[in-house]
Amino acid sequence: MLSLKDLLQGDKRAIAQTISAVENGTNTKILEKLYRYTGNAFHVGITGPPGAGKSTLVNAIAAELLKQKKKIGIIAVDPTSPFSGGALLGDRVRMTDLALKKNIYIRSMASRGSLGGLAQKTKDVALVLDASGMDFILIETIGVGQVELDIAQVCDTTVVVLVPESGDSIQALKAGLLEIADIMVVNKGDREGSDRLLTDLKFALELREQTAGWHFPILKTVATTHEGISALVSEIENHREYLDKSGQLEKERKSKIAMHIHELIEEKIRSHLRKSVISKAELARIADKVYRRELNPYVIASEILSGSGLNI
Ligand SMILES: Nc1nc2c(ncn2[C@@H]2O[C@H](COP(=O)(O)OP(=O)(O)OP(=O)(O)O)[C@@H](O)[C@H]2O)c(=O)[nH]1
Ligand SMILES: [Mg+2]
Repeated sequence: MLSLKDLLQGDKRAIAQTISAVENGTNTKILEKLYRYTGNAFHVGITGPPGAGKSTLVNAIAAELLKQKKKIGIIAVDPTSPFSGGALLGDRVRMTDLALKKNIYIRSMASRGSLGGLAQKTKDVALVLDASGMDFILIETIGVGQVELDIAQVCDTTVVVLVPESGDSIQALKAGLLEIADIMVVNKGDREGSDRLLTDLKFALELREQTAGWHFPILKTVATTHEGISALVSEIENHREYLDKSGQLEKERKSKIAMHIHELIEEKIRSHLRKSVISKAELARIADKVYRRELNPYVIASEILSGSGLNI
């Protein structure tokens, strides 16, 4: 039985059950109920190329925040591989040790194909964690393609992680990663080429459009030994303070809310379209006629709409 009270108190079982319900779409009412208790967690996105050390960094950041007695939710968004048993597969960093800590909740999400729904689901899961009383929600995503851009829409602060072997900064520029970064991290600072990458990035960032009041830190870390992690956490705090004081946090969150409402309406219209306006079978029959040029798609689309009583 799902208990909102237990969830609000941060009960891990209640968090797990609520997330499952939300993920499976079996209980959307729960989001309606818990929404008023959200808005307190600060969302930090950690994105970068595969293998850059994102999970290791998230681990290290979480350990640092734990020392400050913070409650931390972690979402690992993995667009490709399936997931099982509380840890990422392969040679990836396992987060299970951390997961046993009282003030940490870790959830991994795999898309198994559809990337589109993943960003939406991540938002929902973040809301659950937010309502459960987390101070911070750390979201790890692989920075390839469109997903990380969507994730940037959930996060208040976006940390972009690069490593010497991930190629030059121009490549990162191309991937659009620099545009979404609030803080840049050169991880694997123990590897050759990290200072060169640091210099290249500083140069690239100078070319980027400047945001008044924010200094765009570029930090070097060695996530495996926690080197540079407290500096990174300080910069995350600094960015939060900057967002707060400048009014950006409120402004950006309002625009994210507007986008969220828009997406929810879109989803409702899409589902109405599938369920009530035209069936797949009917659509196939019409396609057949359009193929033979007996019907015109432009005309028939309008006719179907007005026939359905929708006035658009
Ligand atoms: N030398 C060195 N190795 C590191 C550092 N940070 C992480 N690693 C190693 O790099 C490998 C990948 O680290 P992960 O944290 O799994 O990287 P990731 O970016 O989360 O990987 P994906 O989620 O698969 O994209 C692991 O073997 C880590 O131990 C670092 O600062 N220095
Ligand atoms: Mg990872």
